[in-house]
Amino acid sequence: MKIRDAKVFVCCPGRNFVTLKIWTDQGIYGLGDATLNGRELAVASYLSDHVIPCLIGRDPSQTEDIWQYLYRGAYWRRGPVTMSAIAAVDMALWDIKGKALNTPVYNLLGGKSRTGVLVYGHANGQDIEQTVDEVAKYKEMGYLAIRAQTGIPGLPSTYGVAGDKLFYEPAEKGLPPENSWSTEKYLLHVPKLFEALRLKFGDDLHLLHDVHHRLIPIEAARLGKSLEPHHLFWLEDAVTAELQEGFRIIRKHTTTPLAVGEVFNAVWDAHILITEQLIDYLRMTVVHSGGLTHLKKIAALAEIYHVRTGSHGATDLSPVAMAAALHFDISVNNFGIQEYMRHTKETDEVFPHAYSFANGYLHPGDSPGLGVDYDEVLGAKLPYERAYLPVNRKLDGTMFNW
Ligand code: EZ4
Ligand code: CO
Repeated sequence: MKIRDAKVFVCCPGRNFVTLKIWTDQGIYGLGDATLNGRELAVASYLSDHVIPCLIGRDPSQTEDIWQYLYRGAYWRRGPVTMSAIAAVDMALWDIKGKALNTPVYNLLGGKSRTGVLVYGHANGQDIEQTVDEVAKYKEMGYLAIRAQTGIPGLPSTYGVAGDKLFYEPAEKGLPPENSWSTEKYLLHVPKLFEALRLKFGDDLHLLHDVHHRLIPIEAARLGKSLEPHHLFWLEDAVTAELQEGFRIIRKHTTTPLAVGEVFNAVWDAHILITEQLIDYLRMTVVHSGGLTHLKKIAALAEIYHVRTGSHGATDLSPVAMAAALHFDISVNNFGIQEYMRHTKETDEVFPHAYSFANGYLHPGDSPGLGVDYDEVLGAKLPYERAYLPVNRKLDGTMFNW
């Protein structure tokens, strides 16, 4: 079998998605997600201008060799653009492999290690009362794990609180919107949210929270300590993690489980966090971290150090990435949880898929390959629209982390 052709599709069914399609000379094709929120066209160009010409004529079953060719062969390594492009190729090749062997991709990764993939949904409100109501709605939909975010009194806007509750989408059309931030106000308010949630929903529900990189280690330590009575499933992205050693400080002070890594791209972004057991869940995803070929190695390393997976699964990961994530999640022993923000009906129409949600779990389905398709005709009617994630400033105007 040989790669005959490959093409990048950019579409915008309400938000932008970049999709790679690879065709073989045997009539089989595979799909890969290459979406990098707010920087979509850079990955599209990386693929079209620099990667696709090198793929034509290669044997698509050589997923390991092609991965190494694109990673080592580029000379310039790592980073979100490079690793998303490599991921898209890798996903498409695993999709082809599954279709050629007439089996779902999870069977090529070791088979099913569990009956379903535990997911968490996003509940967010302008205030604690509204967030409690939103959590109740997710509970009614069958979710067993829910991430809770709330507006902070005195801040006009904050991360995770949006207009559309079911289809929260952080990127906005036009130039980057600006949020504001106060660590002091935030640290005083968040424990009150989780106190209210435990009071209302008891101890069984898994509760999660995303700090979105807005604290420094000693502040994260204080937050982790103050949330201990409410036994979170995890505290996510408590600090930025370019400095992996920073997590030593948080770890020293709190037993609240820590998750990080949705912006990581390679094992070298997480090796200290893993080998020093500084985190409990790694949020790296198949699309931004070099595809299944790289992620399964990272999971194997993490397994040795008691670190479980907790893949990023926001709306900016297309259904192609979500499908690939589910095949990965169901197969590795040290799976933890999968984030699941629902795509809109418009997006699902462009990407018909075999995976489905029931009783708090996602199931990858039994279609050969990844079990997801791309409607080229519909996609062509929905051209790219410039959109950005917000930026974040402290109350005095200082540029801060989003
Ligand atoms: O900010 O997907 O846990 N989920 C998140 C997301 C991310 C966006 C970035 O593109 O933090 O909302
Ligand atoms: Co997050």
